[in-house]
Amino acid sequence: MSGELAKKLGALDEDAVLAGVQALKEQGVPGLDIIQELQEGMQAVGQKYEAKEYFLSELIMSAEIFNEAISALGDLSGTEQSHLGNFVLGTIYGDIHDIGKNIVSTVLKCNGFNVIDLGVDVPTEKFIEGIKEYKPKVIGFSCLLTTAFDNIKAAIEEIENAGLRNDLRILIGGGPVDQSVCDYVKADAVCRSAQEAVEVAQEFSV
Ligand code: B12
Repeated sequence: MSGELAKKLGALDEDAVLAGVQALKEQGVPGLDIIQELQEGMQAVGQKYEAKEYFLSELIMSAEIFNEAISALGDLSGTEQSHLGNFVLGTIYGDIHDIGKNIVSTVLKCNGFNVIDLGVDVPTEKFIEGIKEYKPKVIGFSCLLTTAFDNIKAAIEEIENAGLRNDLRILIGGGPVDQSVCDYVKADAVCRSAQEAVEVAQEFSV
């Protein structure tokens, strides 16, 4: 894709973003590719925020435009089905970002997982309760704040101490999360997109 949509979102041009999504849909571009480009637009917003060109109000605005664009996309990939088992998902405590987590939840559901979404700012105890109750093969932590990496590390340690880690695979994702964070918090894999989350979760669920 041309990157035009990402630029429009980076510029917070709501009408142009919605028109762009509509045009790409009409051209038959897959929903997940459109999301990928919108995600790049959000990174541009983040860079402008870091450069003090944008402030909190612009972050909020970007989230609203993003959510509207996702609604305009409609159904992401056909009928929901559930045969790959349970997937417990949440944004780690200390962090309230949920746009990426919600997309991952939707796309996992559309690809055969029964997603138990614990929400945002989720304490370790809630993850532990979820693991005990739903016995998932895979769980996922979403995290957008570097200050919350240690919270994931601590949560994974507690899950291990509770004797729940043996047959459990742990995925992490969210803007700044990369392989070095994955190694640091001792997760099993990092996913940079919802599509990657589906591929890795399917691999870990067989
Ligand atoms: C929108 C936004 C907000 C919105 C969030 C709205 C919402 N409901 O989520 C609002 C305005 C509330 C917000 C608040 C804050 N934000 Co903010 N925010 C952003 C922004 C611009 C976009 C994030 C986003 O939605 N991206 C789009 C989604 C689709 O991408 P994604 O999350 O990466 O998700 C994809 C993948 O990563 C993956 N994925 C995501 N989660 C998971 C989980 C699993 C298990 C898997 C497998 C995969 C996966 O799949 C997703 C879909 O493809 C980012 C900039 C950036 N570069 O990310 C800053 C950013 C994350 N925010 C930042 C900051 C600082 C804050 C605040 C602290 C600001 C403040 N002063 O109050 C607060 C945080 C409060 C808190 N305690 O959490 C910083 C963090 C910097 C850092 N070093 O940690 C960033 C990076 C901006 C910046 N460059 O400075 N923010």
